[in-house]
Amino acid sequence: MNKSDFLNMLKNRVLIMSGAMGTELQKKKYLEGVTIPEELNIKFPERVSEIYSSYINAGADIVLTNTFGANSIVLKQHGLLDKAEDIIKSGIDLIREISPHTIVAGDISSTSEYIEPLGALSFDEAYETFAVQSSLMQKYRADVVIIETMTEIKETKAAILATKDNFKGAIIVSMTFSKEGTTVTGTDLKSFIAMAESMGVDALGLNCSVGSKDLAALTKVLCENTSLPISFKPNAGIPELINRETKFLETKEEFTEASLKAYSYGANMLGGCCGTNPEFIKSLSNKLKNKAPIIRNIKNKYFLSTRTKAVDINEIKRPTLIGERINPTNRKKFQEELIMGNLSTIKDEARSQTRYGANILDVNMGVPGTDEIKLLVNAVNQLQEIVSVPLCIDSSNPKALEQAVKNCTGRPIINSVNGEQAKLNVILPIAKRYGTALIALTTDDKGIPKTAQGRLKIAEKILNSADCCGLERKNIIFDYLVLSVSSSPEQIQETLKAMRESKKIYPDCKLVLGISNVSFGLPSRQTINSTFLKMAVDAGLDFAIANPYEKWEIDDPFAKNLLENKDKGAAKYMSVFASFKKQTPKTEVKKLSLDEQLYLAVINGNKESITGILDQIISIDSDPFKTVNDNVLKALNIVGERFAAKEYFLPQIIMSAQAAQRAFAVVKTILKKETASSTRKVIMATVKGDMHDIGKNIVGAVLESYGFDVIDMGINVDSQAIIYKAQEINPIAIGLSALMTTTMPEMETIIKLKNTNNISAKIIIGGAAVTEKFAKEIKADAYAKDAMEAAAYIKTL
Ligand code: THG
Repeated sequence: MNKSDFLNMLKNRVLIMSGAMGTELQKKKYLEGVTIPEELNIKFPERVSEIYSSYINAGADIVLTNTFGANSIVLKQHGLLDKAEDIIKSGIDLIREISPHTIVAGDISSTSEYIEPLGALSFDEAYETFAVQSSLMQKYRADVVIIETMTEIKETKAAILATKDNFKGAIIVSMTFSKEGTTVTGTDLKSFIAMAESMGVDALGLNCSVGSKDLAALTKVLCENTSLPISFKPNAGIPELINRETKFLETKEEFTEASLKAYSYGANMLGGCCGTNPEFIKSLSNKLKNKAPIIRNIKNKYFLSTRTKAVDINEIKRPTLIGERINPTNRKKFQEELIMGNLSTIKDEARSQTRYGANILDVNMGVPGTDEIKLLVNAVNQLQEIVSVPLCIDSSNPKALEQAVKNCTGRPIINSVNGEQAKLNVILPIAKRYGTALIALTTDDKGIPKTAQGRLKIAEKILNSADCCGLERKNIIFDYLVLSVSSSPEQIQETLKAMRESKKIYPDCKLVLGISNVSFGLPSRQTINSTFLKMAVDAGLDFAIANPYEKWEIDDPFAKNLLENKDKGAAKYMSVFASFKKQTPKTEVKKLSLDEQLYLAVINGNKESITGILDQIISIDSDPFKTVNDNVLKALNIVGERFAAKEYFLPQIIMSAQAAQRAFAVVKTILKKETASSTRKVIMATVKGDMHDIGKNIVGAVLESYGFDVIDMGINVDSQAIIYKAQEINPIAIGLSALMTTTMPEMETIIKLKNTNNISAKIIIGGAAVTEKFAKEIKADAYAKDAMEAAAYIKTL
């Protein structure tokens, strides 16, 4: 079935989707004889067919293939790398054999690894993994692809991009959120919409994680913020381990009631996730199959976003302020730092500009003699983990722009393209592919036209090319360019004239200016900047690239005269302002003590500045280890409090932990302190049968940041091996992780072995399905729900 047939069908009637695969296979004990459910497709296909049939008989119009984890990263962990093609082919064919008219949805989910800077996987590796999986979906003719159960926005972006490049049918993207509507890495529903919709997916959805009632409430937010079709696939409640058995306690009546709610909000593809079964789907189908979808009327949204937040530009005050300070031009010290790869100034500028009211941050990393691509990507990666405002990526190098935009977790602005054909040819496709907004400078190879007419002509050319490239006009932000009033006083009015005209003839396009350019070379720049901003807003300005630290309420008559070209040679202006002293922008200039610097570096996750601070501490401090210990631990406490208060999310924890780790690593190597390593060892392991290590790795990193010696035994670790290791090194604690209810019983085995072997280490357990109650049942010494809790417990030992 081609894409437009599918999308038309969705306009006319609700489609019923299949229910759970994994939990059904488990219930029927069909996972015996295979290492992962996907292996059944080639080893025991009749088992998979049985489940598929049961859902088709229950009324499913769309059946999801049993290929959830059939990506090269997961398959490789289980020694099935060479089976990807057979698994996917069979996963699709088995549905076709049962029912040629059922819509086959090729199922793609997570690699179970984080992309950098949170994890070790590169964006390109993730892309490649999904490219293989989605091209097989294309080759064996799945009708649509559903990317589902995604919990990380950057990985979701890689999956969307790869699938769009390799699969021709419709693409549904479904993420998993907590009841509060956030992911562990802090993404909210609107940020998900902003990223996925702008990248051109065909439908959005929610699945798994919470029960059906909570998922319906989240679906309402989705329905109110996008006009795309919506899928709804809840669990039958949150899984509980009762008498060592996984139970989903929600009834099919509760599930159906919540599904009807979701339908009433606008969901038009409905099915079930973990814990549901054909009875649930039948009940759903009886109520909703073939019903007409609810029509939604979503007014024009204009989202820009980062990982954690989306801003609807149409809803905030004009002009939207784009902070200009992350720009090393004319700033020698800043340039030297960047050459050394030190990003601490840009992080400080990011935080303080945001505090001063910047709605968006311009990021320009143009320093001669550096690798701009690497620097810009690094800056974007780091910045978006510490501030929630969207980015405006400023470069004249198309390669740097593309790499930076690719690594954005949200929807940024590209700054910029211009009227040169060669530039248009490379940059318009980048904006289209990554779904960004785009600043277009009205200049070309012949330079900036002197008149409004000349600049409007270039704007027209740019728009024609954008139309050809399929880039919507609302995504174009024209910059009619402002130069310094000291060198080109006659052109200020041309710029404003062009803007007014542009608003008339291209009402969909927005307007931006680099306001501070206007005052280059003159005293009291903020007087001119602010006065000019007023004029520009009157001419229709939507976005101002400007300095958030300046005063923006000045409307000065001398500046006005100058800007209106009535003050030849700026004579009058100079007579008033010549003696004006340059004010240094207030980037929190207070001199900080070394203790405070270290403390703040950890709180702010400024890993790069640690070595410099510690060099100074070590040179003057008689007990640097104590200084590090005191300040780092104090900082980590604050980080923990912010995490508990949901001000910080996992990315900030990881960044702070990395900074703290570096501090301990530096003092330890320089001072060759052995004390720390003899008494405070902790073993970490993911239990046998379980391959998930995101959680365990984060706990390990946080423990290291507290100065513990962490011995990480990896994933799928044999119980006896853990005991041998404990006997050898005598740790204070053993941390055990399991994601799945099926591998949790292994924890009890280890505790029993530990007791018979008289090992004194405390056992602390954690993982998605592990609970306090389970920990008590198996007599673990402690349970931790996250890395901060684990560290808090181990510190008490
Ligand atoms: N249009 C678009 N993008 C732009 C510009 C534009 N990006 C860059 C620039 N122009 C806007 N950004 C700045 C940033 C800094 C300054 C001016 C414009 C500035 N800096 C001080 C200087 O150069 O003297 C240095 C400040 C300091 O020393 O701290 O003035 O027009 N689309």
